[in-house]
Amino acid sequence: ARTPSNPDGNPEMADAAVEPHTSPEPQLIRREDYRPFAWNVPQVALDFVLGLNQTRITARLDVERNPVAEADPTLRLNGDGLTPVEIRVDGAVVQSWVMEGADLVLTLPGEAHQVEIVTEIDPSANTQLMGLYASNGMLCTQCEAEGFRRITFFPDRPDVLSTYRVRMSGPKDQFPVLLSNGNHVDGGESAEGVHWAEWYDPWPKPSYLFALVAGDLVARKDVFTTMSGRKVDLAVWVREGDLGRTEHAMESLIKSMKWDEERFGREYDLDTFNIVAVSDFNMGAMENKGLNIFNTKYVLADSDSATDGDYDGVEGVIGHEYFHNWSGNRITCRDWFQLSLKEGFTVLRDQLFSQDMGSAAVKRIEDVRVLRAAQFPEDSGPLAHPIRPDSYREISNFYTATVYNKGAEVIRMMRTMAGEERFRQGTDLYFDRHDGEAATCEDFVAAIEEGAGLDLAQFRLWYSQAGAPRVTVELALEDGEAVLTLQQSAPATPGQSGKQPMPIPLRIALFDRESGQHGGEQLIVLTQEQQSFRFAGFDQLPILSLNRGFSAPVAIDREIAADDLVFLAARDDDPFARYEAMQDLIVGHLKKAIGGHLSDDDRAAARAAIGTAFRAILTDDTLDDLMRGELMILPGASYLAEQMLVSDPAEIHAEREGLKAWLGAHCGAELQAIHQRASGVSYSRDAAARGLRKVKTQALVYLAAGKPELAAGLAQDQYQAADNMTDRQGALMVMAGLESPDRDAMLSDFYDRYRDNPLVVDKWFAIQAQSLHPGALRHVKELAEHPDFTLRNPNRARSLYMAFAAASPTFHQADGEGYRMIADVILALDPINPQTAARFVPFLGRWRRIEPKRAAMMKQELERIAAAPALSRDTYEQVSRSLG
Ligand code: 0A1
Ligand code: ZN
Repeated sequence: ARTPSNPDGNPEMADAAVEPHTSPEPQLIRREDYRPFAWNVPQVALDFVLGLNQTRITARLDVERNPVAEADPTLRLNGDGLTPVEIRVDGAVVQSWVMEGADLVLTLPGEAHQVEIVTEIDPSANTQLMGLYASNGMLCTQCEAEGFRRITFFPDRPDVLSTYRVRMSGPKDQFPVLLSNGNHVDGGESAEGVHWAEWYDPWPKPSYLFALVAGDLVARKDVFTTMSGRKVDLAVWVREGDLGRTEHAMESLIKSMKWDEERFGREYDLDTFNIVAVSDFNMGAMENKGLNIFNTKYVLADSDSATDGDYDGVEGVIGHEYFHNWSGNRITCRDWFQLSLKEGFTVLRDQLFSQDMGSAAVKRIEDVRVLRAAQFPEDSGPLAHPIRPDSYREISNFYTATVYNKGAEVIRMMRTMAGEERFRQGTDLYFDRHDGEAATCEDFVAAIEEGAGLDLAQFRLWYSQAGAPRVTVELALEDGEAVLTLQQSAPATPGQSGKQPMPIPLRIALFDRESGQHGGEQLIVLTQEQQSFRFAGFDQLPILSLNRGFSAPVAIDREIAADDLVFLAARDDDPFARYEAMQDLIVGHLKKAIGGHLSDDDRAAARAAIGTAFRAILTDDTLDDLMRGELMILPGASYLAEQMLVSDPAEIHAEREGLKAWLGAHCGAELQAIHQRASGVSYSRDAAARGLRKVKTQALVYLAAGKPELAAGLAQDQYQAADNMTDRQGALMVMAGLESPDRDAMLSDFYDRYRDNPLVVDKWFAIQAQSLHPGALRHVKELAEHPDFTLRNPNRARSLYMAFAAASPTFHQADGEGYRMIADVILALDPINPQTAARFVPFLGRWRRIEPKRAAMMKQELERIAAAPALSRDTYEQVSRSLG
């Protein structure tokens, strides 16, 4: 049971099991304790009598002893906040059951039985949004990871696979649309105004992939013909007023289906594929078999309300969930420690899909930026864990950037080492060998090893060791050879010290200083702690381009002349390496500047070098604007903090903004020219127009720092002329950071224009919360009182507080008020939605890496949370790990 205490004394919630987790400590679940379940459940029949306030569920389970498990006459069915209304075994009501905690335990004498259980729940009281809940008058489910046990008693673990037959009935006017997994098989009217539908999913699946939706929805429909000529009915279900914003989602779905056939040989396997958009959702979306449920944010898009980034998000997440049909559903996870089996692989698949749909180079840079901003800090902090964790208390806390994004990088390294073709042979073998199974990460590695013909013995360490390795680089000239000496070390992480060296595949090129050319890219694999690689044919030290394409998720430590970085930033033929050189140039400078170790002359010299490279980027007409826009982005504050053992957020902010302002002033003419070139081009979704929009707002960002008055005027022009959300949001974002007399008017105009579109109102909250304005903290407090603000909708809660904690410099305000506010939010949100509450903890959890004064205040806030009574398991685990 992890139902937290009742937030507002609502008596309807009183019977949900209230089990505080501060004492006793919630149980630690260990990977090594895995045992197969004693019973198989080949078939499940569910009957739902639907109501917003009361839903009655009759679950009929065919159970039989699992021949490969240790025999056990007891059948333990997980529950969470449930009380059985009636229990039958083989048709007869039984009383011989017991509750053990939240679980139901039956003793069964024979080899096979039929167990029937009736439960009743109140979806409208389900504020956690796990299990069956009400959202905007409709009913929907979220069962991953352990939500199904909030609907009925069941072996709620991913290695129990069953076929599901689902019948549901309810008032036709309230729930005209009734959906579940698989294919619609029957339906009708059972009484005046009451209708029913029956769905059958022939593919055995774990309970976390179960889904049901009932509501007043409309659909955009289409048909897809698969590679073997089968027709699949596609539908994207939304509220009536949203139908006009579903075209991009449908296009993305069709592209995903085609791409998975072409690139991975994977064909869809049901007659129907449904997507439903819901506005209350804890995560991005969910891959339930044949019935994907999405956060509206990743379905709805039109040019007036969605930015170019939002369009990319929709395409990527639609792809991600669709690709899970094979990597996740046809082959699922044996236990939750194997989560990266489906998530790491599926993230890689969605990244490759997006690379193919747009600019591969730009997509790769974006993915690395996300990894560095979200995963690197996690891997170097108190919440560090291997991509295949060894233990957890609450599995929801392990849907992390490490499991997802680093997991994808680890599989990408295998692909880099094998090459695309042999990697495909590995994935073919994996899909073939494990189809229909609940598999492990080890199964995946073994299949790639065999199918691709790689030796991955040492590589498996990437699954068990946490922490990003650091590679130190030295390049020397010896008797006409370039000698590259690499050394790797991995930091200690919680529970893990003394790490072993891992294979690190590095794509490299050596540029000749005279010709500016290199003799071809090579792949080297660093397998030892220290290793030298020799390259013949150099009588002069070449310029080293290293970790091209970000071939390994490591941090690189090297001494390299600023001139060499300027060369690579302008001339490297690997677009990622070019971006990286620019980043290195800036990081190198800011690191010194932030320590206060820079004389005025040195600062001026460093800025001049950066200015030269920056200007070259602004004016290089061989660059497309999408790439130019990427190259213009300064290294993020959290990535900069990552470069230092302990840092002062205020100093980082000041130096970074200082450089931005200097570049804005120094390159003012070029930036203005870009802004002008991009203005007056009318909206289109092609790459050229998107590129123009990207550099337009980037230019404005620099000008706002360097020439704020000029920028305020340009922002006003951009806002007024905007025929799309990208330009409008960009202008508003810049304006929100300025002390301009036009600021308030622009913010109100935006709100008035979009007050009926919740996703855009989210943007309005976020823009203010993450703005560079020195009053951001005060603004956030005021916005929390806005009639549109609520903690109950995760998108809205995140739009204000996540945006603030992740981006506002005032989160680190010296008086600790930002920390206090986020701690208050965690405490207020925990009883409502513990999963979402726990996601705020990492912002405070990084205290050990922050200067001592702030660190003490952050720690104190964590201690205040830890001391609160009746904390959820989610928040308890994150806070205690952060303090531990
Ligand atoms: N499997 C989903 C992520 C997901 C996980 C938990 C959820 O519970 C609220 C929801 C979604 C994915 O990777 O897309
Ligand atoms: Zn996923």
